Amino acid sequence: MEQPMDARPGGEQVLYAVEQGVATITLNRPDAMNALTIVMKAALLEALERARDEADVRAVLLTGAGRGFCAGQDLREHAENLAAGAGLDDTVRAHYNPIVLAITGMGKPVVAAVNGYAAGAGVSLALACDFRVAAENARFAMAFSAIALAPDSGASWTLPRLVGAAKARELLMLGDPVDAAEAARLGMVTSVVPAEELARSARDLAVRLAQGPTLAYGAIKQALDFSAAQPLEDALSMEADLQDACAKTEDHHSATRAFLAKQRPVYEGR
Ligand code: T3D
Repeated sequence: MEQPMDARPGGEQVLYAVEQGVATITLNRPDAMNALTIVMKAALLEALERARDEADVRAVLLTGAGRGFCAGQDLREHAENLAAGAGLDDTVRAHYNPIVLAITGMGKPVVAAVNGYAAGAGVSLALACDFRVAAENARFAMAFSAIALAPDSGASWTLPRLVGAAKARELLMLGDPVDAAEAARLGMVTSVVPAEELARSARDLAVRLAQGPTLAYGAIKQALDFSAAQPLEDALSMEADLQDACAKTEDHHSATRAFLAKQRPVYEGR
């Protein structure tokens, strides 16, 4: 059953539920297109850390309540902060960066079910996930430049890796929204499904991943992130370390036995 992250004021802005090994984290401010407040960002980080730490959670599904996925920073709160003379360095470092690192550093697969508009940091969050299943009506807007900001929450890192340098520059500088079909063509999303099928489709993927070799998935994520910024020699060395660790897992041993016995492997995530 979906539960508010905690009983404190604002705790209901993020919902958390675990079923079939999948922790579903729902951004829950539908009236504001799930725009991110400080309270909500703290609750989101807490939810991600909980999913990371709970042994029965083997995949994470991130989605939004209502007709939007996430409209990025709450601009009402942001305007108040600006009026109070606050800079953005602290909020980006204190709130956004830990969330992105919690997603990318999660040793378990993370799937975004993009149920509608994603804008600004909302797109960044989706791009930080391992998979993005988008509803046909989803739209992606790198909305930063429209309010005279630079990208944050990892968009300058993830977007060019997904769509290429030239397209990333175009999307970030012009900020024109991209619909789901175009996002799929560009490689920003894994798949596009009719809106009414999104929840089931994203869930099926998350459940499939939750039944997979969790530790190997974590190692794949680590290898890819490491190799993105390292020379081949270092990437080879990292691969050797990770492969050594994977070879010691129960899942590797049992899957190898299953192959030889012509049986389907069952992964326990150990
Ligand atoms: O402070 C920092 O840490 C800086 C970090 C910045 C990172 C960022 O994310 S910058 C980018 C911030 N986001 C945006 O600029 C997007 C703003 N929103 C929009 O452009 C549009 O709302 C959408 C394109 C997402 C959706 O448009 P539409 O026409 O479908 O819906 P709408 O009517 O604009 O929005 C519905 C409601 O959500 C509306 O509230 P109301 O008037 O009915 O009470 C609207 O104000 C609210 N809403 C949407 N986005 C935000 C928001 N409220 C606060 N902040 C938002 N970002």
